[in-house]
Amino acid sequence: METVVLVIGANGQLGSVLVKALQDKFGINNVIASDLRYRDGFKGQFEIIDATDFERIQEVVETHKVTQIYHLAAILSAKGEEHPLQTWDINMKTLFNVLEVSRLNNIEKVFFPSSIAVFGDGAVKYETPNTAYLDPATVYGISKATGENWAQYYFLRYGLDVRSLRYPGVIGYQSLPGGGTTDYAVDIFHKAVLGEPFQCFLNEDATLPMIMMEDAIRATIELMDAPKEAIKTRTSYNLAGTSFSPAEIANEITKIYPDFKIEYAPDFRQQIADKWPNSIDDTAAREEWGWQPEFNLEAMTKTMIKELKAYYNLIPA
Ligand code: AKB
Repeated sequence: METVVLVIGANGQLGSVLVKALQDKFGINNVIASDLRYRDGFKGQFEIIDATDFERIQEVVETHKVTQIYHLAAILSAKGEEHPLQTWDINMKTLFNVLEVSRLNNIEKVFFPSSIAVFGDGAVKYETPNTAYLDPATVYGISKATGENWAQYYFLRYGLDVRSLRYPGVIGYQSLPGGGTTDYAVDIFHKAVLGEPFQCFLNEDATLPMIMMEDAIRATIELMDAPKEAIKTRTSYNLAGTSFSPAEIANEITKIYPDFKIEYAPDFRQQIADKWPNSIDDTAAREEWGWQPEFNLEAMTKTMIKELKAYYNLIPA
């Protein structure tokens, strides 16, 4: 059977880049990108889907004979705190719809992204293990921790092959994040390249786990490609790239832009960051399906600046 992939939330920070990678892998006609709105300039197959609408997902799955679903739509940590109950409703309803459509249509594989937001004060902050106690402090984190258990339930009860990663903050030049606590670490590069000062909404020492977009995409595809028997963790895998604080990233940027200026004006997002790990132990991902990150902070900084300079069409520094 030919693989046909449906990506829900295809206009998002990760989705927009993942769709291209999946098009390269499966062919442009075998990837159905979907989101609430059409994306101008998008190349490939696109369907408007509101993932709270079960019938609409079912219709697209039937029409395109979909065999895999990547469900990336969610309201993230910072944005989610504005309307907690609405965030819960959207994050859970969309997941239940995807799981049910997948079960009813014998979907071969489902990808459900989780997050470091599942951790709270009950987990050690340094090298947080995969099996740490989960007591998330944001509604986004609660929805992801709950979603992980539902993913496992569908695997155990119905044999649905749901696979999941706990993403750290994703850093990429290709797209912009929105509504997250780790978003500062993308914005800072845009300001640096444009020669503007940066006001950071986290404290200088707020160390958080992060991953370069290239690593995040590769991890997703490697996880989905792994043989079914290799996937022993059916809640979600810890995924580490690198970890750094705003002060450390600013320091790395000043090696390229010595005049770069940062000031700190922590807001409510600092309280979210305080509950999250400083670093992640991803031994299970490494041992079970061979995960290896490639980007450290230095490589990330060099790549971000080089690519954003090209994007803004600036001459080399
Ligand atoms: C957020 O900051 O909410 C996300 C995440 C870590 O899941 N980037």
